[in-house]
Amino acid sequence: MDIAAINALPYEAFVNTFGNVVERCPLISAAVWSRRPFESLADLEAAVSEFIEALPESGKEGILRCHPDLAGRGLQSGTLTQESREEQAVAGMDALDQAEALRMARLNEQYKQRFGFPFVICARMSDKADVLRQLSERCRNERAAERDRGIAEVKKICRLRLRALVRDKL
Ligand code: 2AL
Repeated sequence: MDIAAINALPYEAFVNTFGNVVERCPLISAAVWSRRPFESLADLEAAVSEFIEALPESGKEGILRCHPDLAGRGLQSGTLTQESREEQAVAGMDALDQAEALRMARLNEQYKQRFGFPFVICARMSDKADVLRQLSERCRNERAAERDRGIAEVKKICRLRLRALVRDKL
């Protein structure tokens, strides 16, 4: 899909195509559609980024809260979005041994208790050792730093999802 084809999409098709570039936040693509025409894919990505940055802290935390836990209930029950399932598989989240799964569940819970939003990391850029190490380290951060870090990871996830969509669909 080239940028002219993206710019020609009516909003229904645009949201159908790009609605999950930020996990379970179709509002973002619905809003960003108004920013057409985009000069490039990078320009569309920048529009998503700017929309997120303009949100109050509660909005940013809301975006984090739309993300499923890594190796969490959604993965076990098969209710993840396709994108999330594939990303979690790349990081080996569907292949944890019992001890790793237990550690992951405990740390995810500890993180959520401390910050009130889930641990978010770009799974495609990690493996399970890295996820566990970062989860454990990031539990010790300050809340504001973790909010910013989580949002930075959301943007990485978004960039990879956008690129995959444009590669596959156009
Ligand atoms: C996720 C997810 O669903 N995909 C990804 O890369 N990271 N979730 C998370 N809590 O980090």
